[in-house]
Amino acid sequence: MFQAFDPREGKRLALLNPEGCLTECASALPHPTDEEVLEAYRVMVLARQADEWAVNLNRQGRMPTYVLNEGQEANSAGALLALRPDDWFVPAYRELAGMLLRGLPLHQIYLYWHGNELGSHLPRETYHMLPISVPVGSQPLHAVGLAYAERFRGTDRVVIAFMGEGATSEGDWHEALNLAGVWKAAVIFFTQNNQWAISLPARKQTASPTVAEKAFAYGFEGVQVDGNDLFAVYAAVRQAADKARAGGGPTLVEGYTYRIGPHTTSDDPRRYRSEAEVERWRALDPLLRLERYLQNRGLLGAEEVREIREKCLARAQAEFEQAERLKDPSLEDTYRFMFRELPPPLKRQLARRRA
Ligand SMILES: Cc1ncc(C[n+]2csc(CCOP(=O)(O)OP(=O)(O)O)c2C)c(N)n1
Repeated sequence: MFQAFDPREGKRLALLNPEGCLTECASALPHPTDEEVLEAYRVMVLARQADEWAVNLNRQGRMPTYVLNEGQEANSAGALLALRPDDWFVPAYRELAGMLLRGLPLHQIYLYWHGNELGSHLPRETYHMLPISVPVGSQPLHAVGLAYAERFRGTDRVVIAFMGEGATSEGDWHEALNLAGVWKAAVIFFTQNNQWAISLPARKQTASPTVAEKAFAYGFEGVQVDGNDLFAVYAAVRQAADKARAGGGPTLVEGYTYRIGPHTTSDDPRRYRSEAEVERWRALDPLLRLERYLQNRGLLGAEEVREIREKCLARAQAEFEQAERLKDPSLEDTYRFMFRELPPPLKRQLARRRA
């Protein structure tokens, strides 16, 4: 499949159009079941409502800086749907839909953004997921290490690592791709190219026409997909995972998408991009597109759409209250999670702060 969508020939995999209709070639590619699509839809609605509620809380002073996902939900939802629950999920910070699909409770994710370290406490055998990574581009290397460790243990688990297109300018990203190519590591590098790294447009990030084609220089395949299309993301990630499990090594998947909202609640995108551009992308909303598909297929009614939205908003509100009820982290918590044994300078610092 990847040969048919070579990004160096300007090709992009797209299966679901903005009117919610699948192209003919969709049936020849791996695709989710109706139940799975409905599950992904519900999770994407929850992610959207959770975002809206978090912004509301931020404006009330109850939530510190929060990262939004609006417009990008199909990337992580489609990808996680295509993987096994025991495949490793290495997120950046804009993969809320994928985290919810993995079964992570929303209150735990809210806890993270609320500044509580316990938000990063993810029992390994339950979630097979690393914590959210805000340091840009650091996590792809961890993903390659994880894949190497799983091979050493003799499992057929694959690893998916997410990052933005801005992260592809970091040295660590190139080291990770190089190492994965040499080791034929079972890693899927998923770049959500949302066109902007805060105020820096993608065209100033790289002179390469696509991110996907960079994979070929490291000796493996890359594919660009319509990241607002759950079916295209699913097909690409599923094929990449099957290939990796069979020993075929890594794949770079570029989800071509757009960040509809601000970078975070602390950003004002009106200062660097036009409203017309945002409106163009709003018309390509991945959630609306999926809703139209489900309605065209008779799998979802207008009344149900309203009900799902209301339930998701109520759930976001309840989950935040659950997170807010937890006590603030203690002074000790600040030092507890990084080292098994604190290095002497940190020990001294903790003693000083206790005093
Ligand atoms: C190593 C590092 N440098 C700088 C930052 C500040 N920073 C936070 S997000 C961001 C832009 C990242 O853009 P991109 O990778 O495209 O992801 P997006 O936020 O668009 O999803 C920057 C520079 C950081 N968090 N980590």
